[in-house]
Amino acid sequence: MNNSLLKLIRHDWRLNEVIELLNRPLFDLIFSAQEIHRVYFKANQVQLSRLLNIKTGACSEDCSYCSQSVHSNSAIKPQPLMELEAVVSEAKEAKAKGATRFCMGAAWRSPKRKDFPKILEIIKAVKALGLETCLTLGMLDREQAEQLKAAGLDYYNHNLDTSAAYYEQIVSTHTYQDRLDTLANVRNAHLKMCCGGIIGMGESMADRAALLHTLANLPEHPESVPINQLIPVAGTPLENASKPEPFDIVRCIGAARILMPASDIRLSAGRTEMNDELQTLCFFAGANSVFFGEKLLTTDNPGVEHDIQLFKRLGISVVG
Ligand code: SAM
Ligand code: DTB
Ligand code: SF4
Repeated sequence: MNNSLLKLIRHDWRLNEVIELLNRPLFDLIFSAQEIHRVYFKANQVQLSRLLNIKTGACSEDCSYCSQSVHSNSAIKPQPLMELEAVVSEAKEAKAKGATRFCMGAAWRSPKRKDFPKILEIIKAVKALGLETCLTLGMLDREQAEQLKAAGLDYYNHNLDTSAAYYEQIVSTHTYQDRLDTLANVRNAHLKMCCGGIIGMGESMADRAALLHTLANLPEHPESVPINQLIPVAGTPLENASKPEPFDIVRCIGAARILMPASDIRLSAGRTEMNDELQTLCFFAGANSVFFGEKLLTTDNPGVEHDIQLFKRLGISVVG
């Protein structure tokens, strides 16, 4: 990116500016977001990431939205860390279908010492396939982040999920500061950062503004910002959460595009609950990445054929 564009990237957003963006007439917000999008990215392109849950359930944490928490009554059957060969075979298939990044998730508070060497082997093997690698394993210390970087990891996903104030109502087993500390360790190791949040947990517009404000004022913007719509999973404390106003997700995406102009904004979980027209508005507001493939971690995602047809109908091409 040329220097003058870099200079336009701000890290000093004021909260009232973020609130103003979220409250703009929708067309004004989308118009500005689309203008900015075209300065930093080629128009009409989408990047595809594939998710794989490499360790399922029995997580010690009590995140109210999560099917994999030991505190939830969801129907998830715990599974230990997958074998290297099985992960590689899934990664090969993801590449064959057009994904450029392979994102592996583990239901951990933080990675266990005994599992870490296997994680490093998995990263090396997936990277050797010519895929970008992304991991989400919970909290990392400095040394773990450095070891992952040395093994060839490209991205680390660790979401802030909501505002600092509302986070306490969603999780009690770790703090917002714990999340920020891991993000600092990720940056210290020169890993790329994937960090975003969830819409639809009963948070207010002010909480969404505060989350976007925190993300946009990090010392460096996350290279990737996933915006998830809550998938209300049966047996979790948020199973009966009401669905957010559909245009609110468009607003959050548009605001994220304006605040973090050079970052990929990923329309993440919740697409099965959105029709094609709503997803289209999200792309129009600046989303340029999705999770691709029938499954997210434990829940469903739109079918691959359906997504391919949607991109075709919109004249969107796939990056990579
Ligand atoms: N244990 C790790 C952690 O908490 O960072 C990694 C896995 S965790 C499942 C990754 C992210 O998935 C969460 O931070 C949250 O943003 C998203 N997520 C989990 N369950 C979700 C749900 N039911 N609906 C929407 N997003 C969800
Ligand atoms: C992110 O922001 N969303 C992904 C990924 N990062 C790890 C996870 C979505 C999970 C949706 C619920 C599930 O499948 O369990
Ligand atoms: Fe789920 Fe991650 Fe929270 Fe564990 S730490 S309950 S896997 S979101």
